Amino acid sequence: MATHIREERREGVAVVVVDNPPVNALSREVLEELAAAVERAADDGSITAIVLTGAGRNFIAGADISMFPRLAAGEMPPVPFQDYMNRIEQSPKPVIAAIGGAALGGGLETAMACHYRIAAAGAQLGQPEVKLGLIPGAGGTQRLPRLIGMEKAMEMCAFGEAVAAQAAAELGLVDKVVAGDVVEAAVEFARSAPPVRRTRDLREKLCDAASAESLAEIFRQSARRRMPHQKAPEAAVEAVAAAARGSFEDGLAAEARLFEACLKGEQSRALIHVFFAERATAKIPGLKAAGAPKEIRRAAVAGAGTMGSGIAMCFANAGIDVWLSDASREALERGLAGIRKQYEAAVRKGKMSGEEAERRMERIRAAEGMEGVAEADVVVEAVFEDPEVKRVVFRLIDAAAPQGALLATNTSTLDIDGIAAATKRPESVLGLHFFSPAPVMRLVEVVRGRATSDEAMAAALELAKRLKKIPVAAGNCFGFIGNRMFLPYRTQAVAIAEQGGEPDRIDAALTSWGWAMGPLAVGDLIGHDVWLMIRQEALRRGAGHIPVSAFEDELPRLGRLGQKNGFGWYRYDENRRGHPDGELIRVLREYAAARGFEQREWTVEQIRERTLLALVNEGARILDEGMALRAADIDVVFVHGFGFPGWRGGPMHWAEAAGKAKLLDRLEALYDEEGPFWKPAAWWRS
Ligand code: T1G
Repeated sequence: MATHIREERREGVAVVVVDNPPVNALSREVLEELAAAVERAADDGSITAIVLTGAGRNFIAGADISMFPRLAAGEMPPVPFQDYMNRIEQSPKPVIAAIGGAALGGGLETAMACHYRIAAAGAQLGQPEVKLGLIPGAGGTQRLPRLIGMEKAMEMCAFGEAVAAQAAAELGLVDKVVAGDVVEAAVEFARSAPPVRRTRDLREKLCDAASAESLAEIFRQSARRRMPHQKAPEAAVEAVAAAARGSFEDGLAAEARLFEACLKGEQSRALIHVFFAERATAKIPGLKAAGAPKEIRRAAVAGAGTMGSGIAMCFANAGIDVWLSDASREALERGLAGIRKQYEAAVRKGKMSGEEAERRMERIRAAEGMEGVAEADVVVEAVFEDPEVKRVVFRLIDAAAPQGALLATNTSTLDIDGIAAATKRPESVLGLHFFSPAPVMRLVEVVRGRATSDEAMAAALELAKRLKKIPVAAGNCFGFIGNRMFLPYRTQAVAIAEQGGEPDRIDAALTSWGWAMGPLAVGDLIGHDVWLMIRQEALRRGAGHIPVSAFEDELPRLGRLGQKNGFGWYRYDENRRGHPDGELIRVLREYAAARGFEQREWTVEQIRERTLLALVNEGARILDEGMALRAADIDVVFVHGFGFPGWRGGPMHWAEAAGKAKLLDRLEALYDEEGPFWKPAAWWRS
């Protein structure tokens, strides 16, 4: 039987190593072997203490997440996580966890079932289960408050943020932090014959039930603000609060009940889908790049506007020297000043040290014209969104860049082939569509032109990884994946407004469903001058099946650009908070009356149905046309680029979970009533 546990003996100390690449995840088998190994060592008369550690970079990254869909569906017997932890904790000999890297979820729970914890300086310790729609299910909600107190335990379990080793030591979660070999340090500590100290027996850091309840109420309110609609954070708070109410066993029972409820819920299925979907996007079947992709040592970014400056920061943040250029000296200065301001703000917020900010700033060099391009391994163009301007810039880049350099355009909607044709090396040209703000948003669409080579694609995927981005391969259709789908979604929202819908009720129907922002408010955020260009490009590129949301084209003519000048669908106050605008409604109703648009009442369900069906059907068309590799890629684009709720799994996962057949019926009804815009794509029947 394959074993994932290695055992070593070091003069009376047993070292038990969890060795389950790539991250030492705990499957049932690994848990069984681990508990048995600790019991064997405890029974061995020659052993005085036990050290438990993980092979490689991580300690233990938690339970094996791939089990959960099967566990939720009852396709495999329950895994008694808590029992395995209790078997470790019951050891009559001291068990010391040697934590070299990530101790997350069940990994931290394993460490807390040990009697002591020694951590390397770079280790991270956390209970991130809520990010998967779960809560700790291996006793973590009962042991953590016993080690670090109720308040900090509630915070760590409700929001899932990890703590570094030093902070963990200050909390009492870790007994010692070492700079050197953490296993060696743990063995030495074990030799000092520390007494068995079971976490379950620690009570001095627990508070009384009444205090626990008032803390719980604070965290419930905070969870509703920070992670709205999500069930796991409040379940985690309940489970931790149970530690103050009864015995340890009672607390375990409460945790098990709450864990089971989360496991069976739709939200954990959706969030686990996203977890694996994020990690699958870079796996492009048949991408046979010859050898390892070209190393990216230096970059050049052409265009120092918001996007160009943000992209330059992405390179600097990843430790890559980057030249930033702009045709206008003044724009370049403004870009650099904006970058410096962002780093200074990060230092003020304690997100990085002043030295680190300086190091990153120094990596960004102001370049005149094509200076720097001649030594760049990758050039990213981020100039004005006009095909002719981009072609001129690409001709210059083509003349200056070294052979083999990756030439990328950050365009959000223009034709990659048209841009590549301006160069003599279209095989090296592709789209790298970053999302704003580029240093924050992890998504980047990697858009393949007709001539783009495998080598260029592989280099782009490797670069995305180095920039800590999530790359999603997209075909060169209008709007690629995200914008192409977002257009009909927004068009439907505008159409509903033209037919009597109230803008704030339309947006509220979608934000109360889970979107970070309503479709009309997003138009105000991006700017109606920009959206007008996108729609005109859509029509030029033959995306004609998307009706132009005509009223919205009026907004720039009416001087209503959105947040940038205070008026769009909403009127904006000095804090950029949007308020319903009676003048806009008047103009809208006049516009509709002049065109004889029937006015009607709209229910929340109707608003959601039309906008979401338009969104998913466009995604289905993208899949039919092969412009996205897989439905899960589309989900990643929307969760990471458009504020779609991750706990619904993304548009395509949501449709699958809601029932494709049921949604297809509604789509066909709309198709019959209103014509080709609603024509169902083949995907619905797959
Ligand atoms: N289970 C299964 N596979 C996992 C995994 C896990 N816990 N963690 C990572 N992987 C896979 C991942 O899919 C990828 O696979 C590879 O490992 C490298 O991952 C009972 C209920 C540890 C910080 O939520 O945060 O414990 O794509 O690309 O950037 O109470 O992985 O190579 O095939 O992310 O170096 C709680 C999740 C589980 C931690 C490393 N634990 N993992 O980051 O590598 S629930 C988590 C991470 C639980 C208990 C509860 C990160 C990492 P492939 P990667 P990385």
